[in-house]
Amino acid sequence: FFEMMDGFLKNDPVSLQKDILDHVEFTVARSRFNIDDFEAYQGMAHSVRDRLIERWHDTQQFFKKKDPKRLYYLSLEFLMGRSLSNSIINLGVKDQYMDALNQLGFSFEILAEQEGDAALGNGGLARLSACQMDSLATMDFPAWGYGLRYQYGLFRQVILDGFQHEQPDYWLNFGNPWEIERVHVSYAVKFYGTVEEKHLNGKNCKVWIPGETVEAVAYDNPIPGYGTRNTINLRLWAAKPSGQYDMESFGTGDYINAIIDRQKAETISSVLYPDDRSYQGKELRLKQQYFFVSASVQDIIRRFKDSHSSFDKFHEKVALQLNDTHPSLAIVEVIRVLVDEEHLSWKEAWDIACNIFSYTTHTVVPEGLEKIPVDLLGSLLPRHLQIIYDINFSFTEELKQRFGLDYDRLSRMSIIEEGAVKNIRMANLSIVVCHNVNGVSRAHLDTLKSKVFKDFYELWPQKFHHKTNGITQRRWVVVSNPGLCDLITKWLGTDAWIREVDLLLGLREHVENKELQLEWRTVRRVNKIRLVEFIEAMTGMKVSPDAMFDVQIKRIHEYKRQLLNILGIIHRYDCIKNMKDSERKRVVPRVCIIGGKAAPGYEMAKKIIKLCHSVGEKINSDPDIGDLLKLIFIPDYNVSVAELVIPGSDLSQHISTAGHEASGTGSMKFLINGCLLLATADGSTLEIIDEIGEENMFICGAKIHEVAMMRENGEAPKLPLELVHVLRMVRDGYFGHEEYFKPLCDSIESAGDFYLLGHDFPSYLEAQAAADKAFVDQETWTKMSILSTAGSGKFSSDRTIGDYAAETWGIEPCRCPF
Ligand code: DL6
Repeated sequence: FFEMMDGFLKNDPVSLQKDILDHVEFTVARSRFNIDDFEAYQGMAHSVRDRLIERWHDTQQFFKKKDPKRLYYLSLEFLMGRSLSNSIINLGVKDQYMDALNQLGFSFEILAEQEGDAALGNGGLARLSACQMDSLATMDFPAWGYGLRYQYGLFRQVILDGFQHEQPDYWLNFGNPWEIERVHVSYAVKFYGTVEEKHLNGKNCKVWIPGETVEAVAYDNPIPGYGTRNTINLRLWAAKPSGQYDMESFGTGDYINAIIDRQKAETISSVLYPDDRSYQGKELRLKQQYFFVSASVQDIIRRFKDSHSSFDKFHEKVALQLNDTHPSLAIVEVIRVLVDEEHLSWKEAWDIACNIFSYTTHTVVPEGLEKIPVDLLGSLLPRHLQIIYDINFSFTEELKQRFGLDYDRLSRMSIIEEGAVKNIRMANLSIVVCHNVNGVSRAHLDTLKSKVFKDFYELWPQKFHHKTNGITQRRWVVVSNPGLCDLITKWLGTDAWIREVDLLLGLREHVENKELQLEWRTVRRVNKIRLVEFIEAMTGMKVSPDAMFDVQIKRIHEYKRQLLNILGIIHRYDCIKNMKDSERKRVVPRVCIIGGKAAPGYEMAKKIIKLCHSVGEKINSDPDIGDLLKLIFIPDYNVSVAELVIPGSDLSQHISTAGHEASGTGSMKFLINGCLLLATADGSTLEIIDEIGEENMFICGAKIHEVAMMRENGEAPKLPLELVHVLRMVRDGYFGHEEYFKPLCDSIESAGDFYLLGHDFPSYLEAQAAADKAFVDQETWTKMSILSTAGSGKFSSDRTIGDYAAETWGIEPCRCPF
């Protein structure tokens, strides 16, 4: 791919060395004769950035010339992780940089470790947007991402005495070489104020007189595609005080306080909300949403107007994707700008909005849908509230025509929720306007149709689709598992799978080959040893790479059931304690690894983290147990930790209560890395079963329809004896802190066991026993592992993005030829 490309900057090792040293000397301003690892990282990162900028310019020029339909991807969260390795791999200059660094006396691995994670997101939704950006660039789509440049990303998790504490993530403190500040690209974003009726140019118009104005300044983050020169843009907005000085406040003489007040504007983009499921009713959150949406819409319209003199072709040139409802005010903003500022008729603006917007939901329960109190929105964005009421009026009229005066239906479907506090239902607004509503897995679409958006599905069945999520094989294999990457390339005889991931299927024909099996095991062993070293560095614990590494890493949630995992570990511990020596010899040694953050206000999740530590302390220090069982909690789980843990895992757990995980994407990362899955039949796992076969996985737990039935029947939980015994150990203080853990036990024993741990415990233990049995036969295990990788192609974000491009956005590749 790369031979044809020729840029202004040279990529031979000597030129790279010179560039790195020049940046150390002139950008970082350190002497080239005395460089430490961090400075060398900075020098290297800046030299990579130059190459990204070069391609970014070429790509943007090319897009400008061709003027294709563009996709604008709006997301309040992007979980990008580190950029250095990913960039040099996608730019095709990794080997050249390795040579250059070796000659300078630096190790690439050590420099890569200097970089902090860009953690501008919480979990699944945010990492999904990052994977999708990589695919959009690689597949040459003319796309832009828009988001917020939080000064503090997701909190750092610090564990003290087994309890989670949150610390701010000062990710920008040492600078960020991956972004380009565009001081000249800025827009005024307005808040508060009043709306006045005016008669202008023979028409009655609504004029919004804002009460506060904040400036949005653009920071561009180039996203390089792999095997292409295309480099697309992720534009993140930062809030700055507005330059439009309000003379009155300065005129009063209180100069200092006037400046301090203005400085407060910056708080809009200061911090990411750390709860991944609920953002209800917070003024700052609403300000963040509108701030980023308003700046993005202004930017998109400005770009369109640069080459078009009317809005006739707007819908042919622009597609806007809403990543959940967080950016859904963009709908209202587009209508407002077109009607109030561009003076289009309501009908013209409405038609445009209905044609350009599509929406993906990541939620499975109606209670999880976002609502904004009418009073809050009315005070912050008075003109937008009027527009929402206008949309709702037309919509409810349409409903009456279709269904008659069915008031129950009208009240369920209305954009405005009546009640003690009136709310705006952002999902209803999105469905009413968007031409396409997507779920993130087949099972999720079923839930949307039958439960969450049932009424809307009956009205507009043609709007509802699913695009099963995917992950990028570039970051999740090429960057994070180079050994496996080389091995796959060797056995497929080509590295084309890095862009055409379905080629992985070709591994199936070699699965019986003993040589491949041996090499596969060797690569996995090397990754496990790397993980062993990491665990020791993080926790001081030495674990054996001979054990089965059984991993559950994801946000801590009751529905994800880390508690089921921990209770299963206690059961295993108790069994081993009661075994005779002869029986112990048959135990498959396990290292159980759990990692994940709990939202700061989520008490039950925090108790689960503490329980994990208390159980770990007990087991890990029990001389009776030795290497047969260990429980490790990896603190501060993030993207770069995942990159290290996943390639070294044997078994991974995805055991949400069926019907609660919209898709799940962690499973896909493990799958492509040849780690076997122990999972419930939930979210995208159902499609994974179709691709690789249940015989290559360990499936357990109630099915989605069984969970629904049990809930409907209100069946009293009948707890299995093994679980009762394990819970008794926790209640009796076997692991200490019995009062603190009581609510966890109560949630299963006396509070209805909503997440059905009792029901699923026996089949969970059976699945674990099946995994033990399979692990003993390393040849069988290796074949299952190869088949997991081979069947993972469907779960690439390239496939997801291809589907969106063709079926939702209507965009075509636009490949930069240079
Ligand atoms: O679609 C990405 C990801 C899904 O894979 C998970 O199943 C889902 O829980 C997650 N949702 C979020 C936050 N939800 N909202 N809104 O991360 O999305």
